[in-house]
Amino acid sequence: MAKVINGQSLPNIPWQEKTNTEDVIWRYDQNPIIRRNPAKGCARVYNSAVVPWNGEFIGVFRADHLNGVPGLHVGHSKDAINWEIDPTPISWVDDKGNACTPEYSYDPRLTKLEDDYIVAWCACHDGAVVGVGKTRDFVHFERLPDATLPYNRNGVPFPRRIGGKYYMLNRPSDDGHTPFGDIFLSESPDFVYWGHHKKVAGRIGQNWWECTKIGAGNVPIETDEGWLLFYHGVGNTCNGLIYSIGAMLLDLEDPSKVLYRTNNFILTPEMPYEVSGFVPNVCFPCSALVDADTGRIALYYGAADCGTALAFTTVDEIIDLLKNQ
Ligand code: BMA
Repeated sequence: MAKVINGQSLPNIPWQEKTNTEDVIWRYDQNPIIRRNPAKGCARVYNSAVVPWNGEFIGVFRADHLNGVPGLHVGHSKDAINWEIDPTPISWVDDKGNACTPEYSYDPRLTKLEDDYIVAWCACHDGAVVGVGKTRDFVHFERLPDATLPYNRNGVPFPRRIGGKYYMLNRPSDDGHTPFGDIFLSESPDFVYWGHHKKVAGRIGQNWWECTKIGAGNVPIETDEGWLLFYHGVGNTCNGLIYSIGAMLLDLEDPSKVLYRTNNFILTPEMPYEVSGFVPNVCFPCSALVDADTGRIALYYGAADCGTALAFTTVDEIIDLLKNQ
């Protein structure tokens, strides 16, 4: 069994046993766990990130407001399935206490890094950039200098320094719906200045499910076999883009090196809540809970840009597939 490193015991992780499928990942049978209009002023909550919190769970959620503009909201849950979304968006301040909430915010990732919870998200700065900020209590949020220039999205910080440096996956893009996209890795000595950019993984032309663009999903899970990353892979059709989910394993010491990568998607839009919605045919992973004792994983993904869904797998299921596909 592959071992989860630096993870925490999470006996209360949401979980359902696999039944009636050979798939390596299986959906929660009560999906979607967050449906439309879950809080006042929040029309659609999806593409969001959660972490364990004082024996319960907390998260940063993307909510599209009634004017269509997305913002970030805190949510609380006892079981990581039933969520209470705060109707008031997160207000960011800079290190001097000045308000600096961007015009729009979406697709947050949440990384526990040293003493802070880091939020990395797509923020507006004359176009989409990877915004970063920190909190310790999910009440006060300090925005740090943006990690990238426009246009970049899908910033995912690693949960610890590697060789003394901070690392973040990200995906250079454009000011629209981006008909291209590969995953890059950036390095920083201080979480402010980012450089030494390296390409990690690109689209694969012959895999039609991921031939248009790919982007990192969850905060990589550290295992003794490598960093386990779920990612979205996008193919194009005459009916628009289709977002599916794949996985890869990155080298522990040099996460710009891909050790293994799934050839086929592991989850693709099939269920009614995935194939129809605000944007049809979207499964967009942003977060995973992991129980270090059992290797159980609860993967959170946005469904059709209007709901939040949950799927289950284990570290071993994914690593076995990666090695033996
Ligand atoms: C991407 C992002 C995601 C969204 C996806 C599908 O470019 O904007 O937030 O889920 O498109 O619409």
